[in-house]
Amino acid sequence: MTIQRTFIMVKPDGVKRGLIGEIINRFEQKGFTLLNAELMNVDRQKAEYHYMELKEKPFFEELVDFITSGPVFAMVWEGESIIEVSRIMIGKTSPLEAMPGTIRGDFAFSKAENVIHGSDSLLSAEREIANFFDPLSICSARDKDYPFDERKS
Ligand code: IDP
Repeated sequence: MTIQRTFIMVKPDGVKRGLIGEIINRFEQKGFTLLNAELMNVDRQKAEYHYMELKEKPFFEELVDFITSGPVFAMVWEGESIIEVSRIMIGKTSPLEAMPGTIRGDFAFSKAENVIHGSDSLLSAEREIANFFDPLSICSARDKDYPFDERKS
């Protein structure tokens, strides 16, 4: 058992297109546990820190412009091997490569504006969660009464 936490974000295009509910549904149906969520505007400093590994890429400024262009829906999810599994659920970056059945395969049609972000490693997940959420605001899936079913550990 490798219970992990990850940072998932519905990007501004996904929020504008009304995909928040669809995305929450997919993660809940997979058996993952939502630990925190907030609709928020992202300032440039937060966006640049979030994408720090891409700082040298030619599309970095365009990416920061996009992420700060409207509200995002930021979430913390927990579950078994969730970092790897959520990346599979999300699908490849490019819409030409994202398979049908994945979130990007079903909804994205642009490489830049591709609906959703998910952390790609444990280290990134920790950094990204801390960038968006106060640690004290994150629920614990091991709290006595949450979640309210057999997934409770
Ligand atoms: P990922 O989101 O699938 O992990 P990354 O390579 O980490 O992909 O890129 C982060 C984000 O940067 C992508 O989701 C996409 O929004 C944007 N991006 C990636 N490649 C390009 C590109 O070639 N042009 C414009 N935006 C891009």
